[in-house]
Amino acid sequence: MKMVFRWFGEGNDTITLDQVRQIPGVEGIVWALHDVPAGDEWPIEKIMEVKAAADRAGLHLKVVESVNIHEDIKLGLPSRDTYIDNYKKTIAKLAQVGVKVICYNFMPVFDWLRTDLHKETDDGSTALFYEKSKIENIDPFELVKQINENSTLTMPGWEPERLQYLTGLFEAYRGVTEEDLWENVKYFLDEIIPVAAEHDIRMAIHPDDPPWPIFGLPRIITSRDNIRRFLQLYDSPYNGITLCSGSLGANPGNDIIAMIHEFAGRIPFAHIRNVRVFENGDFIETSHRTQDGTVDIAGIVGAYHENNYEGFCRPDHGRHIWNEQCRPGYGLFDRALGIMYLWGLWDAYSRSARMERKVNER
Ligand code: DNO
Repeated sequence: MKMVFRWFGEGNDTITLDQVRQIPGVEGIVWALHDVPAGDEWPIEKIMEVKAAADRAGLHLKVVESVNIHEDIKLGLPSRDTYIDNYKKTIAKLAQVGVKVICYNFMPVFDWLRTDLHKETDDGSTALFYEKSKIENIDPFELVKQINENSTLTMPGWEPERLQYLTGLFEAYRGVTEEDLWENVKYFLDEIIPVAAEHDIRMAIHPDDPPWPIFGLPRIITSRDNIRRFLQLYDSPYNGITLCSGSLGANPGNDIIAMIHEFAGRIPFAHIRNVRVFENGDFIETSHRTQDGTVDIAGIVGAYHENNYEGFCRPDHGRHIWNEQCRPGYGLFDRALGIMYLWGLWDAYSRSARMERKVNER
């Protein structure tokens, strides 16, 4: 297991690389050019700037999250070929600085979605929260109208300056089904995976978060069966997944440990975090500790260990603790605590495996 830490870039993150390198066992950053619009080719000068910063801190930059997919690719529009060409050029440039894994997602319109970014918890910390009833049965066009009429109504991702853009996209996705999305992702893989393989970069799709359709938009990377189907669309080690325990764990029906055993060779990147799912389907992000949520983090790390996992791993969202002011979910403190928990589990599993071998040798 190779530990990495997500960093949003100089001037774009409250955390410095000097802080990152002091977290035990962290060897590299998970990065992206967050100011380059989806679909554009990444400029080499900007890539080199990140490389210089990482080099100065003695951290590698082998994992990129994300090179985002232009909506026209997800929609299967004729203009997708231009954006796919740009994607290929970006892959070639990333290979030049030693990138080995590219994380991306295929979620229409929204990336991860929550209804509250600072939900207060019993111990006074705050965390990302999803209130199911707030999202279910919402007609997105009606929501736009309500936000326009009542400026105090807000929802993360629905900021007033994005409303026009969102309305256009919802129009474009009218009638787009899950099967359409499967076809469009296959088209993308057929074009991209050979190029990734040529550059020895493993593509790792991120599951949908939450793992079910929202606002009537289709979502497909949601379950074990669907991940299996996805991996079969293009059967190559270069077509893999980012196994995110928190995203998949929002549906208690997802058996993440079984997925690790089944897909181990196709998981170049693991996101490990916990959530607590409530009976009504709401969920809140918790500390990484197993007992604090409903995802069996100890079992998950055990499953990676059993499979001799050698891929990259990062803690995922943390709570906001000790009054830290940070990007929602991406503070230093709780993620660093998460890392120490993951290492603690990993080292304990390693030691007990060694002891077991010794006993067997006797
Ligand atoms: C949330 C993340 C996601 C992820 C993208 C991958 O914090 O796990 O935003 O980076 O979905 O493309």
